[in-house]
Amino acid sequence: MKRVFSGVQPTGNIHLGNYLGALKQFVELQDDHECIYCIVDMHAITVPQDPKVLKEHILDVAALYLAVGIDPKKSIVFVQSDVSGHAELSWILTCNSYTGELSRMTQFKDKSKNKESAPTGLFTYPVLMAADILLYDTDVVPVGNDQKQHIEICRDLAGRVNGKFPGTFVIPDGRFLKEGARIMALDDPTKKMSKSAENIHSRISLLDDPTKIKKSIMKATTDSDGVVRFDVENKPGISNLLNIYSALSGMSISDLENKYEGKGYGDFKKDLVEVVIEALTPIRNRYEEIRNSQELLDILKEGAVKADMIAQKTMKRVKENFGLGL
Ligand code: ATP
Ligand code: LTN
Repeated sequence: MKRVFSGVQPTGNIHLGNYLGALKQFVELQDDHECIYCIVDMHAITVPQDPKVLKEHILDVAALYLAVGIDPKKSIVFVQSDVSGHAELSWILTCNSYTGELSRMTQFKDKSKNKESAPTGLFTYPVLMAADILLYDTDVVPVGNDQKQHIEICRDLAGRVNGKFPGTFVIPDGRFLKEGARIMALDDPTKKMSKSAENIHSRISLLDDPTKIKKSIMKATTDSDGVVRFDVENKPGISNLLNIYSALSGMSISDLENKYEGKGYGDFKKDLVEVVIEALTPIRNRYEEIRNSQELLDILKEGAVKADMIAQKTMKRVKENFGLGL
């Protein structure tokens, strides 16, 4: 079975875009892959964090992982900083990376733009991400398109080390989301739905209650011609809503276009509200059940033990190949 690894940062507001773009794939991959899903808390501290809030967010994401259907009997779920191999391997890879290639990362360029000086962790973020992946001899990494450059540098680093010390790493493949499956902001369908946008009605968070869901969808930006048709270029708002409807209901876009022929946006939106509420209610209920439970802590603890076993094996091989330690 091929091994899958992916991670989500413990920041608040996990939204429908994260779910349809990432988490839903994580769940689907469990059946025929050996999956490892991580909460990457060490990536989160590349920007300042309040320790209390960070701890809560780690548990929030862990509970959401389980609530959307990641099954700890099938997959390993753990917190990055609980396995020391991530930091260790990150240093070894740092010594094999070049400042030039890291300066070309668009995420670093975006996040350090207009700042006099940027934290080094923001600069070496992709190296830590490569360590996450290579530590588990990962074959496949499901991520959004925005992570393409990071997967490429991970493959470059692994290939470079293998060139010096053959057989050190497995070279992973990225598994990217299809173009068009990107979920856009409800208030501005030319921008992606985002955790950090100020307007809460720009996104639907997985834990939104039915009243908030209804309000956000009814307010969503559409156009004035009133025809439910998929056309990203000319009708980005309604196309985005059709994408969401289709992904959550399993109906094809063309079936939906037929269903709403001759009807207005009002009817369409009212039904979409029901579809979203129906999809998110079980997730919210399961989340509430598990978020403050001992079970959640036990799952993470057991996940860390299992992950650490794999990580230690890799680190032994890596250190041996590099001539490190005794
Ligand atoms: P921010 O909006 O603050 O930049 P984010 O919402 O992109 O953050 P991440 O933690 O960077 O959140 O992403 C987690 C995963 O969700 C990634 O694989 C990312 O590609 C995916 N993702 C994020 N936003 C969307 C979206 N609007 N549509 C589809 N997938 C998304
Ligand atoms: N950079 C990723 C999160 C991330 C990740 C990883 C994803 C950190 N380490 C390893 C896949 C594999 C993001 O921002 N979505």
